[in-house]
Amino acid sequence: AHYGYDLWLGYEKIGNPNLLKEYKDLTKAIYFEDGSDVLNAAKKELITGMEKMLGSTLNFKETPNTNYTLLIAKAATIDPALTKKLSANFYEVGSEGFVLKSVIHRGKKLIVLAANEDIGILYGVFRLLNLMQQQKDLRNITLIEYPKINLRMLNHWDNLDRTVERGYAGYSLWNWHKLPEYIDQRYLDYARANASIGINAVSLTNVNANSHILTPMYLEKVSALANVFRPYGIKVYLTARFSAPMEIGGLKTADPLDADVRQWWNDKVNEIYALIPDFGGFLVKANSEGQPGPQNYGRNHVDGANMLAQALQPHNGLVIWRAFVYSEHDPEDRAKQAYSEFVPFDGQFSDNVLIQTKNGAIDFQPREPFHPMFGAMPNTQLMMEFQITQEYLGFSTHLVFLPQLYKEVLDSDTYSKGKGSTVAKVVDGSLDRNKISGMAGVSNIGNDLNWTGHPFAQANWYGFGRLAWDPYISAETIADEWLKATYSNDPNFVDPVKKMMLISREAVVNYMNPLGLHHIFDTGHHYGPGPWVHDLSRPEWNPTYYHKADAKGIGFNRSHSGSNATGQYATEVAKTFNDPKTCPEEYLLWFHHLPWDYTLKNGLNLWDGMALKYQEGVDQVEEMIETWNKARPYITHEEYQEVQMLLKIQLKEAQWWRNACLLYFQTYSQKALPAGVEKST
Ligand code: GCW
Repeated sequence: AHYGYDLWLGYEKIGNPNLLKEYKDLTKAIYFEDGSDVLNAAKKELITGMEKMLGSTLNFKETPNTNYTLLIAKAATIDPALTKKLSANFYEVGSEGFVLKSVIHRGKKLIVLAANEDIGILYGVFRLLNLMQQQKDLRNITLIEYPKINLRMLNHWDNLDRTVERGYAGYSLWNWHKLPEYIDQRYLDYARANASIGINAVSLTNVNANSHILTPMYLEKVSALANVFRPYGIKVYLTARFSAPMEIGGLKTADPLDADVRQWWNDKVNEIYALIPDFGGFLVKANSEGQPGPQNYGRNHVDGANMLAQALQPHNGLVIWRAFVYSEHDPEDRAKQAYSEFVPFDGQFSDNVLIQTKNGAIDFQPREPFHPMFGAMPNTQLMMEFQITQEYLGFSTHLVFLPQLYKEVLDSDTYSKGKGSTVAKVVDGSLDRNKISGMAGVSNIGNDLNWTGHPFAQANWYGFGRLAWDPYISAETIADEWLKATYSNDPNFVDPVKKMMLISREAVVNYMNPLGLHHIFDTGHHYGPGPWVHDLSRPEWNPTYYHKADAKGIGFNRSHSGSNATGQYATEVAKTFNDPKTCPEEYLLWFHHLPWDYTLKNGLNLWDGMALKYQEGVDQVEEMIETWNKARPYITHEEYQEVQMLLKIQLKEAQWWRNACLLYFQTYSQKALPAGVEKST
């Protein structure tokens, strides 16, 4: 529908006549509590969604005595006799949750959607519509839902000139030039899409920040966006450049312990809250990749973060301080540096500070073991940072279903409090009883017609939101929901295409970075292979730093006999990673430098096994193409063709990766390619 603009909110007309009747019966007498912008937004969505799906108008009732078919209201305003029948613990449902249940009341069957707060109603409406899009039978529904994570956030890396760092879907959505007066319809549709999956926070600007976003002219524009997002439960955050007091405040220093600097931030924060009373707070990249920070003044991360936290605290604002730090002057293995720098500060950050940590210790690779900081800072609120934009995953050209990657990390066991201490439990705050929990995703959204460039990249935005709401749902469930809401409910379409999505992540690992290889991308842009690059000014940017291929073998020895990065994990985990025999082979060359004739679990030697992995990746893309070809009858020609063309590029580039990497590594291994690997052209 509409070349992807509608995302998963296309609300396709329901074809099945029985279902249509069931759903239409629901709309005969609807009571919808009025009273706020949030409720109005929810009601509007219900009308749009249902009318499109059912092809008829809804019948709303105002009078309290009507026998309703659908009742949507806050728990406190519903007849207590009816609330009782919902048999839900509304304390547990919390401020953002909802209950959706079919009940019999006074002899009549009806569906009730109830929540404690308006925002719960909005989330419930979106879920109800989503269930209808999936053509679920609602006659005996019982759904009690609430988010497991407090802050469900998108991080836009959008610059003020509308370019997007690592953005592959056009330019930034934020039209600073025309704001604040001109409100693009896209802002609203963006807010709807986010609310539909529970995203409640967005940082508008690049973490490589420009101080000007904090000047009055821009703040007024930010405030206009915040006004659009507010009815959808979304709070706005901004990135704060640490040196802003000097750049836009005329001060001589940005030292966090300097009284004038502290006053400047206090005043700035007060100015922001006067314009945006529900402003979320600051996201900060400091002393990382050349960004200014407290270390410029001999201070540390605690000094910097807590200074901003103090300014924000009276307004309930948050500081999200990133842990993505590493230095070319530090001889330590890059994978160890963030842990070394942050873990000693455990317990020292203010209550309104969250430390945002990437899922792995290097940088959003196709596969990384979980970041050792997870589980290692029990007295700090650690927030997850995933990347939705595909910087190291073929940009918006390759079809890669990222919830597979997210789940792998979330399900990893840190063993920090014994078996079962998963990363998900660290992130949702349940393991260490954090006050505030959070998950951020680096946005893949731009002003392309379909928002994300690749139509299937929409599934990564969708999937990120669903996992931020509930990190325990499966990637398969997410793929299923998304496919049905976006394309079709026909099982002949959904089943094979879902399989295709589920293998896509392993495919990209296989044709780019199998067996734990990482960071062998071409320089700067990170598109395509560059394992041979070795002469960059910063040694830890060179791919050769990571694969360490030589005549003897390949891989980075991070075991106890090497950099001992394994020592940053809990004993049980370290033990598994330390021994190549027990180390999961997905991480083999991440943790070990092994001879070319090292025997893999399948009996092959390392060289042959690696070559066949590259080949497997190519074969998997071929399978994906076959699957998509068979999907053709179930979708429009445009929908078919768009993905088909992209898959063709993906195949060509999977072959490119295989050929380039094998030819290069072969100069060290000096071994012939095993049977089954197609000859490089
Ligand atoms: O992945 C790297 C990117 C940079 C990015 C940095 C970060 C915003 O290559 O473009 O800068 O990470 O996360 O700060």
